Amino acid sequence: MDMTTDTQVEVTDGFHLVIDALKLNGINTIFGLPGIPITDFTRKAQAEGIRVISFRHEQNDGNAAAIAGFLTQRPGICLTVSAPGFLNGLTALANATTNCFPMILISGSSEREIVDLQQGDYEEMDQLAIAKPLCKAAFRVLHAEDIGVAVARAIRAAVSGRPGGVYLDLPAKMFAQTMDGAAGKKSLIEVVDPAPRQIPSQEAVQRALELLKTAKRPLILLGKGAAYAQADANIRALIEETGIPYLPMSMAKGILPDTHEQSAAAARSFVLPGADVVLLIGARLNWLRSYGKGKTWGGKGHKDPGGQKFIQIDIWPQEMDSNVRIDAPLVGDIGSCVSALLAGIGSGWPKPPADWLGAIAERKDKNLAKMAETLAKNPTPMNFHSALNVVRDIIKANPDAILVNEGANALDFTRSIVDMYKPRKRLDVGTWGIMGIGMGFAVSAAVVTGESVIAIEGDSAFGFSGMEVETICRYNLPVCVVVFNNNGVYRGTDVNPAGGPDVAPTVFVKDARYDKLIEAFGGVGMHATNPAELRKGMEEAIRSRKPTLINAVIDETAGTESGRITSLNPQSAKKK
Ligand code: ADP
Ligand code: TPW
Repeated sequence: MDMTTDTQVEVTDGFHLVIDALKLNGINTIFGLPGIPITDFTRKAQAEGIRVISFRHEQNDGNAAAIAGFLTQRPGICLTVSAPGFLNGLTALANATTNCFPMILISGSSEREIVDLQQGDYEEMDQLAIAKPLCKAAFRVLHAEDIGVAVARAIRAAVSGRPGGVYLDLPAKMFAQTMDGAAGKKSLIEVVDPAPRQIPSQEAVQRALELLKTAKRPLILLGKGAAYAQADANIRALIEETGIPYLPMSMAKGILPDTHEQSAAAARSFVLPGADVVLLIGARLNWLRSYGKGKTWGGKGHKDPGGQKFIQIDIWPQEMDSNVRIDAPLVGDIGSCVSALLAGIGSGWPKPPADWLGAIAERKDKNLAKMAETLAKNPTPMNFHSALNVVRDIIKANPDAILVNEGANALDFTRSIVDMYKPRKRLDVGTWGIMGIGMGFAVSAAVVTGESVIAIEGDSAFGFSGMEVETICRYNLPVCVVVFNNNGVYRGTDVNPAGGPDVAPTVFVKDARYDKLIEAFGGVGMHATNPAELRKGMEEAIRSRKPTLINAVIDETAGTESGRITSLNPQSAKKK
């Protein structure tokens, strides 16, 4: 009997067990960057039918994983080497946790006994300890037979309850550990019901309905949790059957089309202080909503409440009362909570008072007319408005395209000008306002959905992940990057106050040609100096599905410092 053949067939190892555990749980894509000790893992994963998308910097594959999680409700996987690769991925892990996106950062690590004695191993670092405060959960596997449990726990931690980032530490030695193939297979776990529904209590539903019934000026606020939850039809039914006006947060745009008559987005500064009862669906009252108090909400001073009563739907009980009193907390998953509200509302729910709806419509019409006037102008050079007027038309004609967006002015103007028509089509800088998500999100969105992706990027923002245009070309992805080039961070007009040869800290090389970057990798580069050229370039990119970068020249004096959040930027009172 030939013993060697028999044992070879029977044996598995750490590499294969990790791959098998991921596949068993429906994970078919990894975003990563190879090197010691995971190079062979990337090869084996590809050989076993997992799509391995390889990047140029780990922060970008981390962002790709995070947004894959947001789009699919399955944890996106980011794979890195030890210490420096791990640290490069960590920003994305922390950002995912902050934004409630499910992802798993899997990093190779060095030898435990050497790391723990700090004896100076190759890329030595106590990665588990460093990751812990930045994610929902962190696990390390020392033995191949524990891989099944570790992957199962990582998946559950990422997607159950409030989604977030999870760290999985895989020491080099573990990958090569072998074990009996049958026992290995048995050790794997196919996770049953990884994100269990969380049904709200009847009392909580009743309390919410009773409060909503008292409202004279009700408002619904949709956040990205509502987009993540994929309860689109029920959310729309709740809004339409109650007739309540709603405001979408940035990444909640498109759950209902932005052109919906109940959208109060164009009357935001009127409805926030005006509302008496606000229903929050998957939206936190953090800085992006002025903490639910202060002048934005009609309060006298910056910490005074505006007097609204709040109903909040969230899966995380501790979110309640984090800034203001939540009068009717509705804890549970959005799908279950919204359908419970719908059931309670029944058919005869009275529409909000006509004076409230009329006042909103009046504001909206006025603001939309003002906006239309601004958009119709055609200044030379282009400004944000005339360029975004084009983007607005392109998205309207291609509502399935995914819009990735970062920058300051490039972000704020795009958010308010470009209407979205479908859920989960707008991906941006999220809760932190982080720069650098652009190309990672774009690659991921194209890979995960197969749809065309349009990335509207400030020139500074683009620089954080710009090298990934090579990745876009390498995988031949239908991504059209539009760099709004105004020669610098925010604007290109600052002058060195000391008068030396260095330019000001916010200023870049003038008249740079970002389009040349993508040409280096075989992509299509275009230079647009007016809306007609921009339109032609974008239409061609969508039609051809070829990797494209359009350098859109924007007036360097347009825009403001920090975009819409200038007030958060401390300024020295001293003149010199
Ligand atoms: P935005 O920035 O768009 O306002 P946030 O990120 O502040 O949104 O809020 C998202 C909220 O949604 C988080 O508090 C999170 O706990 C919650 N959330 C995420 N997924 C679900 C879900 N499936 N069910 C209920 N709440 C959810
Ligand atoms: C990781 C600070 C916020 S916005 C921005 C920076 C550097 C760039 C703005 O210039 P851009 O856009 O992109 O050219 P525009 O349209 O205004 O000209 N580092 C990180 N995150 C943030 N948010 C910053 C720095 C910042």
